[in-house]
This record gives sequence, C-alpha cells and structure tokens, in this order.
Amino acid sequence: MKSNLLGYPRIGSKRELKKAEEKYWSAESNEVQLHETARTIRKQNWLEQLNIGIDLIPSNDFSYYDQVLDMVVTLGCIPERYQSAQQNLSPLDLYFAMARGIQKDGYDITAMEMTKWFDTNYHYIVPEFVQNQKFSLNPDKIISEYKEALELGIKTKPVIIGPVTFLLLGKEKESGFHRIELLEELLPVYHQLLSLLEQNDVEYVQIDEPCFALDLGEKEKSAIQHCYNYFSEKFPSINIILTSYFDSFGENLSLALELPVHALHLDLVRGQSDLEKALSTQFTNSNLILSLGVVDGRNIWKNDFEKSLSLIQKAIKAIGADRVWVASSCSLLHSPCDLNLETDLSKELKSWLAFAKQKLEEIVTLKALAENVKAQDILSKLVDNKKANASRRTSGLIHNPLVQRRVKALSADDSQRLASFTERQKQQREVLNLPLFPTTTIGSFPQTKEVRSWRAQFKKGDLDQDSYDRLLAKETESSIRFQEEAGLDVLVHGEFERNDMVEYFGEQLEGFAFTRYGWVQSYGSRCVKPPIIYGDVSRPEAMTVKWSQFAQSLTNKPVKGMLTGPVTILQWSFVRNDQPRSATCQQIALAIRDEVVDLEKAGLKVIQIDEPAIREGLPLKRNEWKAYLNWAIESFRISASGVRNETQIHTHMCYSEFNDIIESIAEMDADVITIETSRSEMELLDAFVQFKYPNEIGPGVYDIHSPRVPSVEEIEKLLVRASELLPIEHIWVNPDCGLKTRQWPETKQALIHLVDAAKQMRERISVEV
Ligand code: THG
Ligand code: ZN
Repeated sequence: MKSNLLGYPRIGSKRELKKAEEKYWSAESNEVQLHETARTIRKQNWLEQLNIGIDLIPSNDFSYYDQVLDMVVTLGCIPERYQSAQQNLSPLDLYFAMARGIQKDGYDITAMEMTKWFDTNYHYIVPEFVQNQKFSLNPDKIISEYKEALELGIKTKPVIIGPVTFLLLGKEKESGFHRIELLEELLPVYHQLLSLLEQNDVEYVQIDEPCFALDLGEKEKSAIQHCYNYFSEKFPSINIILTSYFDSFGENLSLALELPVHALHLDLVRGQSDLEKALSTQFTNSNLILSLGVVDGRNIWKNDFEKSLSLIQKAIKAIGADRVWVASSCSLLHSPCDLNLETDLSKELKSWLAFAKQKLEEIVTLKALAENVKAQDILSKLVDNKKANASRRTSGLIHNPLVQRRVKALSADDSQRLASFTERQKQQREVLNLPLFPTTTIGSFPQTKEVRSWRAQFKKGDLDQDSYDRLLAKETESSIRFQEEAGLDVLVHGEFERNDMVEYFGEQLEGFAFTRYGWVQSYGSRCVKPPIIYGDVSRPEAMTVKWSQFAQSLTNKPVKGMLTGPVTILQWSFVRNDQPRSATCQQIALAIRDEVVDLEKAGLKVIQIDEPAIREGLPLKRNEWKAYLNWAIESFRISASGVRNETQIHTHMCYSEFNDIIESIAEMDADVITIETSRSEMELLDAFVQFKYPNEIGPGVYDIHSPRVPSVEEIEKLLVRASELLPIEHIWVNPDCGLKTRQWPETKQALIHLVDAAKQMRERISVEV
C-alpha cells in the first residue's frame, strides 16, 4: 500500500510566489530572484510531504502561471503570433507573454485565452491548434524539477497532462479539422518525453486525463485506447498512474479499467459509484492498482476516517492490500495551504477543518489505519477524528431552526415576479425614463493602491471606522461625479468598500467564516479567499444599503445597487458537505432576497444581482444538468422576486459559453442581463439572438481585461452589429465586466468613449426615423 499525492498548492502559504511574480513583472526584481522564490517553495513543499510520510510525491505540479500553459511549452505548440517574440525574449518572458499578452519593446501581442478548469474557480490557458499543427519536445521544466528534488534525496513522480485531455482542452484556431485528429502528430512527442524520463530513472509518472469525467464520444474513447496501448508497448519499465478527478468515470470506467497502465486513480469524493463497479469488474490487467482518492482536494472539511476506511477496506478485501493506494481526490491546488496559520478561527470550527498540509497527514494516517497499525498514536487519531466529526453533526453553531423553517415555507410565488416582463418593462420605463442605448457599468471601479491600503490599515486597526468611512465616502462621491460628467445613465457607487465580491458578503452573513491566509489560486498570480459556509445562512442586518443609499443621495440619476447572487456565492465558497448544495443555495437566496428588498426600500430603483458562476457550476455530465439548473435558477429567482414591478433587476455573467444554457438564462427572468462579448466580437451574442432572448441585454463593448482603451469607432461598430441582431429598444451599452483590476486613467477614457458611441447610435436612429 502507498500514499499518493496528486499535486500541491504552489503559490506559497503566504502567497510568496504571487508577490515575487508581481515584483518581477513590474521590474522591481530579476529572473534570478524569482527563480529563487520558486525553488524555495518547491523545496518546502517536497520536504513537508516527505516528512509527513507521503510515498508518491509529485513534481512538475509547480507552475509559474498554469500547468496547461506549461504543457504548451513542453510540447512546443507555441502559437504563431509569438514567433517574433520567441527570437528575442528569454524563455520565461515568452512564457509570461503568452499568459498575459505583451505590449512593449515594439511588441503588441494578445494573450492566449483563459477559461475555467472543469467546474472549479481555477482558470487555465487554452492551447491553440491549427490544422497542420507541429509539436516538438521541450522537457527542461519537467527534468530540472525532477533533478532538483533528487538533490534533496526525493525521487518524485512527475505529473503531466495526458495527450487526450490536452487536445480536448484546446481550441481549433482554423476550421476544417477536429483537434483530436492531432493525436498522431502529438504521440511521438509524448514518446520522446517518456523515454527521457525513463532514461532518468523515473519510476512513476502521473498522467492526468480528467477528460474521463466528461461525456466522451467514440472518437475520444478510441483516442484514449490507442494512446495508452501505444505507451504500454513502448514503456515496459515506467509505471503509469492514470488519473481522473472531479467526477466519476461513469460510463467511461470499463474503458479505463481495460487500459494497460500500472495504476488507475479514482476520485471517490465525487465519483464514489466508481468503486463498487471497479471492484466487481473482472480485470484483464490482474495487477492493476487502484489509487483511492478519499481525501477531498476541493474542500476544507476534515476527512471522515470511518467512511474512508470502509471504502479502503472494501477495496483491500476485493483485490488485496498490494493493489490499493490511499490518495487525495485531486490535486490540492484547490485547497488553501495551512490551517495552522489561522489564529482567528473559533476553536470549534477549526477542529472540523483540514487544509492542504493537514490533508497530507490525513492521507498518511488513513494508510496507516488501513494497514492495521495498532500503534496507540495512530488509533488515537481515529478516535479524535470521530469526535471532531460527531461534534460537527450536532453543533449549535450549524443549525438555525428559523432559517430551516423559512426554507420549508417557500412557495412557488416566492420565485415569481408580480407581473410579466412586458408589463414590468412598461412600468420601469415610466420610472427610469432612460434614453435608447442606456449606458451603465458592471459595478466595480478601480481598486487603487490607496483604496487597498486604507482597507489594510483599517483591518489592522491603524485607521478607525470614521476615518475609513470618510475616505470611502470621498472616493464614492468622486466616482459619482465622474460618471455624471461622463454622461452615464445608470450609475454605480464603485464598491470601494469591498474586497472580493464573495468574501465581502461572506463576512456579513451568519453561517459563514473567513480565513486570513486561506488563499487559493484563481489564475496566474491572482488568488481568491473563498469563505467557509459551515452553517445555516442568514443575514443579521443590511449589508450594502449604506453605501448604495449614500451614492443615490448624491445624484438625480438612478444608482444601481450591487449584489452577488446566491449561486455565485455558493460556487465561490467552501460549502458544507452535510446537506445538499441546493439547500445551502436556497438559504443564501433568502438572505440576498432580504437585501434586495431593503435596497428597494432605501430608494434604489435598479438592482444588479451578479451570477457569473452559474455556468461553471454545471455538472460535468450532461444528464445531471437539468437537476442543477432547476435549483440554481430557482435560487436566483427567489433572490430577485421580492420587489415591485417598477424595480429593475439586472444580472451579469462572464467567463462563459452561454449557448448550452440559454433557455435557463432566460428563465432567470432578469429585466436586464449584461454579458461579456467584446473579445469574441459579439460571437457570444449568437445564442441570445438565435433563441430570441426576450428581455433587455447589454453585450459588453469594452474588454476590461486589458489596459487598452477602445476607440469610439470600435465601440460603435460593435453596437451597430448588436443592433442588427437585437431589437434596439432592448440594447444596453456597458463594459464586459467590473473595472476593479483597471487603473483610473484608462477607465475614464474608455467610459467617455463608450458614452460617445451610445450617443452616436441614438443620433443614427433619429436620422433614420
Ligand atoms: N471573485 C471570486 N472568484 C472569481 C472572481 C472574483 N472567479 C472568477 C474571476 N473573478 C477571477 N478573477 C479574479 C480577478 C482578480 C482577483 C482574483 C480573481 C484579484 N485577487 C487579488 C490578488 O490576487 O491580488 C486578491 C483579492 C483581494 O485583494 O481582495 O485581484 O472576483 N471569488
Ligand atoms: Zn464579469
């Protein structure tokens, strides 16, 4: 039996990598210093895993930006547009240029696209393929990390993304072929790589093929079969650990069990059903090892040892202890680093939790328990674990009868606005009196260094509440003045008081806890600190009314109240696992509903409930979509339906393909939806057009992910295109997303252009009429 770790957080327990990278990017440090920080993090991680007793320690799970981008470099499929940069930049700078785009030294090259990694809040860089795509091996990173660990006396297990998943995660950049057809071209490069590992005496290699968790067609299935047969013919001496995670293998399990690999990893947290099936299958490969992912890599709850042990024992009974490993369910990339750093969490709550470092101990302890170690200290760990889990089940911290009663009393009326959209639209027009092509923004304005430093000082106690509030009030007022001058129609207060759009609400809701160092990588150097939902959710008092009301008091124009929707709060938090996610979502929905009603009472006529994470919450398998969408959409509607007809509800979405779920988006019945579209030149709008989306819609016309200022003409062009596709009286004019990551100068210029473009459109219309 072995303990097996799939991957570990690489940002550093105090975000050392993030800080080192941002210094490097702003030329405050050099490449040597950055490498030094990276090396220190890797060393700490490896030694930690070694000391705790992990047998299969991963390497190449480190990354300066993203593990898929690393594979792009390893496999030599760097997009054509970087060719000129490739001549002159260092490999590291070329790598960052692909991740972030480059706009200096005469270069102006856009970044590679980024999208969500399965159903997580992690973003990966999307590989780009052309029809006659060539690949070539660049093994430096994998080999040098392997050797680096060897010098510490650790023989690691290199982790690479498998060829089929790598191709499926990418995108064709020209038509006329399917990327899976590139497998023949790609396999020789994997062959070279595995040979090289073999020459370096690598014993185990972990090949990640999480595409197994998706619905696979025949093409993909035969690609997988072909690929692993090919590997096994060529590599008798290297042990391939094939992994999938985030959901069961399901229909794909029998295929996976037939593959000639050394070990197959199952995610038993999300795909428990696989185990029974696997154990009852007659294996052709009678030595196949099963790696049992029993320790949840996606959540922060202490493992339930009794439950995990029963799964492990079942496997041992069926196939023998030699063929069973104990593992994390997936890479711990998605967990925060170390619970021991959390000094402010209550003792009770803390006793229920395990972060990445604690999960290592869990894996090792479970292995020891399964091996039937009678040692007193191991057995006492089982007793402690039972106690902790029992205390969580019965704790008074978790259960709030009032909340439970309120959820039970929900009726169909609670998720239904009073009148139809058409009727509401009429009443809203009378109240709001907006021009055609009304202009607005998505909510946040630049979080400048100053704004961040005020918050940091306030949290430290160096700035008192009054002084902090005064600074925020001044910033809010100047944002309102700017918006008035720019001529925007529906204003926002700017969200200067907020940190993250989920953390901010978590901090104010009952049933939520938040950490100090619980950072999880979101993309590149950017991290989020997901709140922990440990108990029934309620809202003790209004959360956002003060700043929205203040902003509205400064102007005669309508100010939009800004909230995060229930599905997004759920999706971007660590959620309790002792009740269905749908139940937790309904509780959040009721809390948000109360806030919406309070905002209306406070005089806000427009209220936005953001739901950018609705799409990423979709289950990986299509047959589970409907059930998810039912409760997710209902939760949004509960949050939005407590107001009068004349109160206009907006929602906002980004980072998603909407084609798949357009009907459900329509069922949300928001009066206005603003969506990200500008980078794809309105391509995303197609779904809305084809479906004849019934309500009002603001396709983004300004890509906020770049400091570039779009010209009036560019924006107008996008609006002309939108008005050919949609009824003009339904069109709003707005950026793609919030502006918190931008600086003020470009923001102001871009918004002035945006208003100008809207005015041009109004003029066109009045001339035509
Ligand atoms: N909040 C949360 N999840 C998200 C987003 C968010 N997921 C998708 C998308 N937005 C990811 N985008 C970002 C953008 C900026 C940052 C993080 C994710 C960011 N983080 C700060 C950093 O790493 O420097 C830390 C946060 C802070 O300072 O408060 O800027 O918006 N939950
Ligand atoms: Zn957005």
